[in-house]
Amino acid sequence: MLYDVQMETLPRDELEQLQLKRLQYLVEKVYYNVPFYRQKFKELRIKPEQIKTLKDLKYLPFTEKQDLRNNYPFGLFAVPKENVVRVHASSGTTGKSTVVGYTQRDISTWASLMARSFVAAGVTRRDIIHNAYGYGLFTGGLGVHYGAEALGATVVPVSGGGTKRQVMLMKDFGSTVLCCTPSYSLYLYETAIAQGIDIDSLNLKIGIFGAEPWTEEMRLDIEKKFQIKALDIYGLSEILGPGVAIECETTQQGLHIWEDHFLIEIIDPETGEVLPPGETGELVITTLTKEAQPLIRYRTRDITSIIPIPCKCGRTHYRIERLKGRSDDMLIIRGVNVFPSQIEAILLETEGLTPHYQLILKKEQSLDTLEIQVEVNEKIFSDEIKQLQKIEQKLVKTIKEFLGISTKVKLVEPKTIARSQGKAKRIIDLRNQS
Ligand code: DLL
Repeated sequence: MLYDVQMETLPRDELEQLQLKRLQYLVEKVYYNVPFYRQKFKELRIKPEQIKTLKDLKYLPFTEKQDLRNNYPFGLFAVPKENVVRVHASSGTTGKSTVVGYTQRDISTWASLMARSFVAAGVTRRDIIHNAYGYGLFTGGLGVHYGAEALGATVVPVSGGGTKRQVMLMKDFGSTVLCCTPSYSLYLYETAIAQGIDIDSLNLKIGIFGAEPWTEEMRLDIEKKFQIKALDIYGLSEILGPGVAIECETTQQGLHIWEDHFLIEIIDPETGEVLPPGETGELVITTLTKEAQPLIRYRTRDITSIIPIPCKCGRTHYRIERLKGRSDDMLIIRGVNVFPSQIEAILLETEGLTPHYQLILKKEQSLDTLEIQVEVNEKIFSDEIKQLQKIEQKLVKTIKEFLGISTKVKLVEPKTIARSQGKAKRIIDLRNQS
């Protein structure tokens, strides 16, 4: 099933023509309406009329998260403030948060892209969507909410928190779709089991999980636990919120990025050079239709690659590979680069371990060290210490073998690692404290 058959199956040449038309309009708009961009264009000696083909995109300046911070809160708006009907903001763990504005049309574009994403995931208007993404400045809750309503499905706006009650509501309402972070879904599962709720008594069919990196191994675990099909959804507040890209139910391989609204590039994060399709690098997105706060060549810091191969589902929009993680979260352990997701994959393939883990970075004699704390299941926990030590040693060896880094592994008791209601905190960086 497709939501917008014409757009989603537009032949590539027509799609690219549309992108170019939208890009040219956008470039002119930001040049005349956003002083920040006019200044950047001037520095690079580029004028809007020089953008003649999509290839000319490479002449345009990048936009970075820091640019949003420098223009905090409303400095990048391309429309008069009175046309902005909503703002969202990122949590901003360091420094100021980044703010994004939406016009009425932006809100309806977003809702229709979310509805499109739902349909790609196999959701219909007959579904009951349990929406446990947080409502508020975070885009997850409201983004999913408006999309569900645009589709005509029933949305249960539970937001995050109150986990026991959530399980009860899911059961009582017969919810068929669960939307939350993958880590929160595991918490919901655990809570359901602890409450003695039979998972089979839930009516869930589909899970739409995103907002944080997760692995194929994690997907299989969640699908098995809930007996559902789990789909990966991607988005970021600076660009829109959820609904920038999603896997289709047909293949569950790679996330279709809605290219009539987003122009994508993959660059080498070190040099900024554009990489050919298929190569892994940093995803850069240009918003083609955003009115309130369009962004040109926004450096997402997310690491992925473009899959330029047509998908079996018939959609012509390219897919991106499951996100590996953010370049900021990449660990460099004695010169070796590792993403937390690579460690997660190994943990989840190890018998007796659970998907609850944390990576603790410390500095010892000026060298970075990594300790992996991972919970074992109840069964393993009751085993002898010797048995636990064996698992630890085996893990250290496997990680060394596959990822090339030396780590310490500490198996911890079930339910000792803090559960999150939104994005899981996987990395604890103590390097500046040791
Ligand atoms: O997390 C928007 C969202 C809400 C997406 C609900 C999906 C579902 P931010 O809080 O601005 O927005 O965080 C965006 O989260 O740059 C990625 O690093 C990460 N991220 C989002 N989705 C995924 C995903 C929302 N499916 C940042 N896989 C992004 C991996 C993801 N990382």
